[in-house]
Amino acid sequence: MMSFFPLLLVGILFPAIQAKQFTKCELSQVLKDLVGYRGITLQEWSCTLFHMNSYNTQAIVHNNGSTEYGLFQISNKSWCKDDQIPQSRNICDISCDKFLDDDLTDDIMCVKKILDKEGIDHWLAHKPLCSEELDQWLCKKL
Ligand SMILES: *[C@@H]1O[C@H](CO)[C@@H](O)[C@H](O)[C@H]1NC(C)=O
Ligand SMILES: *[C@@H]1O[C@H](CO)[C@@H](O)[C@H](O)[C@H]1NC(C)=O
Ligand SMILES: [Ca+2]
Repeated sequence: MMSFFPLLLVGILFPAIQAKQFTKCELSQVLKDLVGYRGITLQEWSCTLFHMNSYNTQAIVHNNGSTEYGLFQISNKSWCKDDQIPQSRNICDISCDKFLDDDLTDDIMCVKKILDKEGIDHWLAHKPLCSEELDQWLCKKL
């Protein structure tokens, strides 16, 4: 996880099956068990996740020798295990492809572990792009 700018341009692959792409308004519902954890607000998540893959649950990004999966771009390097070389530390004790479906329960459990260990700075877009002026990231629809 070094530079996220090139990833935005070239790194996002869309698998053949249709990706579930959440809207800003759907996020408040799907992230409700995560919002507030370690003080991170809905706006901050909304902004950070948008800059990574536009809320696409099936994003697979190859980044400097590791692969990052799903809405939260969870990496096979430390957090989950994929089929390639199963020697990841696999801290979340889960198969990486579980982060590509629409059920975010397991994703959020792993994200909480990442927050415990590394904080929100683990997601590189957060600090430069999502630290202020966040009102636009809330769903305006009633
Ligand atoms: C890529 O990973 C290697 C080995 O972990 C590291 O030394 C290097 O700094 C990383 N480069 C980038 C651009 O992230
Ligand atoms: C993660 O994925 C990359 C790219 O597919 C692979 O080369 C690497 O071996 C995998 N890392 C682990 C720890 O499984
Ligand atoms: Ca999942």
